[in-house]
Amino acid sequence: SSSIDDERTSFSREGLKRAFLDHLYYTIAKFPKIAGKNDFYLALAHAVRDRSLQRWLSSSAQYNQAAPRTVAYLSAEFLMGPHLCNQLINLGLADTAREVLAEMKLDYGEILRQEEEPGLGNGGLGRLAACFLDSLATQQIPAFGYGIRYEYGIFFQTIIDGWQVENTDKWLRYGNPWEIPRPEWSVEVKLGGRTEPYNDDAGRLHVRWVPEKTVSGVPCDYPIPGYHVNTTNTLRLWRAEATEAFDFSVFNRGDYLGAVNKKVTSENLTKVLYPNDETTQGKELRLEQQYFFVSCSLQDMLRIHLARGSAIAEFDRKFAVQLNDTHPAIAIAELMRLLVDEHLLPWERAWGITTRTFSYTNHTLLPEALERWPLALFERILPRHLELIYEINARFLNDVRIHFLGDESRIARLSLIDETGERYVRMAHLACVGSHAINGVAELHSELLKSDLLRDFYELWPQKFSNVTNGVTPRRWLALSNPRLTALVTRAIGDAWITDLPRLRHLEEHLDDPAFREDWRAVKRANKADLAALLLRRTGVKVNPDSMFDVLVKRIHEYKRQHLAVLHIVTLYLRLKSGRARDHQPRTFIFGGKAAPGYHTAKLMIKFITSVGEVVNNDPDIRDLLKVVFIPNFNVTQGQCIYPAAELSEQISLAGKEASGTGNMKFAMNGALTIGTMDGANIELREQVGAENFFLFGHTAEEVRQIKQAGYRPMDYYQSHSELHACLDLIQSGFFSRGDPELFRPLLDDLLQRDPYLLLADYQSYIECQEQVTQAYQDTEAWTRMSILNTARSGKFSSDRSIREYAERIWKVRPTPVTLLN
Ligand code: DL6
Repeated sequence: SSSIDDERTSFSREGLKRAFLDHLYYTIAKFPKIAGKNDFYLALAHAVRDRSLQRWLSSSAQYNQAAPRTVAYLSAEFLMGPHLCNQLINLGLADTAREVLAEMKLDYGEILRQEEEPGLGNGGLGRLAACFLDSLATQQIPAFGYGIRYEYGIFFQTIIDGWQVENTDKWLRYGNPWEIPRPEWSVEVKLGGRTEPYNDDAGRLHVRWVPEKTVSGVPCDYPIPGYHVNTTNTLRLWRAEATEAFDFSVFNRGDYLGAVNKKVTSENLTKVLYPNDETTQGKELRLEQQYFFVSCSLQDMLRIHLARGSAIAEFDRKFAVQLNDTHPAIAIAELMRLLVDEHLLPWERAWGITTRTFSYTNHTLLPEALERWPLALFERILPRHLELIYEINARFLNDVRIHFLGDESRIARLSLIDETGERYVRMAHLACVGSHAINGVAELHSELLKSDLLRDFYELWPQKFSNVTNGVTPRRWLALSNPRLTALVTRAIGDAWITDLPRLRHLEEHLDDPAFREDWRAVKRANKADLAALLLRRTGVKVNPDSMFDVLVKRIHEYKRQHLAVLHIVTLYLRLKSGRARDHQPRTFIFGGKAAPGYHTAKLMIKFITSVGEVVNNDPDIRDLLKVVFIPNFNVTQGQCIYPAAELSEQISLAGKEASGTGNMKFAMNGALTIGTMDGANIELREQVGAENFFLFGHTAEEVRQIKQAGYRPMDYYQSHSELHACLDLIQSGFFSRGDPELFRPLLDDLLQRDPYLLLADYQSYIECQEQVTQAYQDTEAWTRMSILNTARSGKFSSDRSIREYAERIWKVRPTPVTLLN
């Protein structure tokens, strides 16, 4: 009946309230009187999900009917952040939900905070995938996200005695209303074993893969609603389950425990996310994870494609598949296997389809992040794929030979197999050869790909290369996380900026209005007070909301140079202690980020931050003049409180190392000024906001190259710069390590002897630049203007723009609006 429909689809306050109470009773099985916060969260989540479902089913039905060209975004990570708040914003239900909860004397913020964040990613790469899904849906582009449903996401970080301690992330323990399992669309994935040739009835030769085991992949679906549109796309994450078949024989022999054990082993496949950012470890299980989700996803696409009535040979006309870094690059060999071995297409046709289907995004310039698999390991797990890769390689290298007559060293450099020592399969080479488009994620990064990392491929196929600068979604990173600024901006210029971010430019018309600037400051002050309260709860450190909030949050890595920021703090500390700090500006330094559990130097960097914090925060001479806090477990949820409260955004990586960065964009949108190097997207950010509204320091990527080429000697900087000298000596003395001169010795020795990330070479420029920051901050009105200009000119950095570039230039897909069906 219509009243039941209404209960599940109505956007009215009454309708949502009835649905909420109904779910509390019938889904959660609680009376309001005894329900806890999590019960209320679940009831609201279900009520909101119902409203999403109508749009989701309408989208699927119309996609299946019209078979539009569809994007498949393949990514081993999707760092989505909490779903409920995003659903509320995108459906336009946030105010209604707030009112419904208020009527029941429930606190909206507190109920939303019950949701455990699905931490299915490490950092920038996974969060970018999440922003892209939001922009795809908002721009009404038919798309799937395909990934892995890890049972344990990125570890939960606590800080004990200043050190990072990792705890497992049991994000699914209280249930997950956003996931819809689809066991009916499970697929089988083979692993291990051998291959064998056979002849078909017509006498043609084929190859068949006889696996050692098979694992079942179960799709777990999440609705991804666009902002204020009907389009709701699907994020499909794969969970591994034991297949009945493989353990039957063991079972029949009476080895029940043996059979169960095998079941447990195959389900281990999707147990845990590898917590490494920018490094690869060559672990067998990781390769299995990659192949598993890629095989599941391609089989799923082919099923959908055929079910929509299209021919197999038309696959590339209907699907554009994006490889988010090389983690899913095995997809190239897998599609070839599916087309050649299973659908019996001739090699050339299959290869044409494959290369027209795939495109590849590179996300790193660090050589240690380039994935390669030991040949023996690869062969053991994917024997058929190794044969296919050999064939792809042989044909590819023949072309290279013709193109560059007899240049054998070039051939060795380009080969899909690294044969310089122990033999490896090079995944980036597979991605380049099997894709029609290759892109970097910021202008500098894309240039460096062409001149350095992928130079040989660029010389072969210059037309494949392009740049798509990253972006972030203004829905989550402004509308959702900064409601105060959202209200102020919308009052001034309307709300069209939410889907058309360059319109923020109109804020410039309010720059000269003192009342507007006053309101702007009030928003920042209130956000800072909120963050101060969070910091007190999480760290026990009380910070002054009237001090400057200077923030560095991102994964901990030597190339990102968190320790350079610590050298600045020690410099200020020494100046204050010796009475040399003229015009000192009280500052609160806020750090956050996770270190890979096996990355000892990064973990020591955390200890370095917290140890300096301990001394500085407890020195009675310093009081409120300096505070240093490390907020544990930085994640999307915390980011939502941190970016809106930041005044200074630290983007201080060594030039030429950070592919793009996306935190830099979130900070600027929220009105923080950046102190940064000429690295990644910082360069474009500075270009957009204007050099006069950006604090630039440090050597450029080109200068870095020259310094290194000339033979960099960090010791020279130590010896010639007295303040730097004093800082390093104080640290070395054990002053920040309770008298232990050994604790930070590995860090210091490395800085003085090798300093591969040029901290000492950039130190002076950084310190001087920070002095300019201090001066600028003390002119409140001027600082407010710069802050407004940063937001006003951040329009380029919406992921809507990035997605439009991919859609037009690389994927050739168009919006397909969805009408609501009943
Ligand atoms: O493109 C998203 C993001 C960039 O903004 C960061 O600069 C970059 O470090 C990050 N890369 C990775 C590396 N993973 N791999 N391979 O996370 O990508």
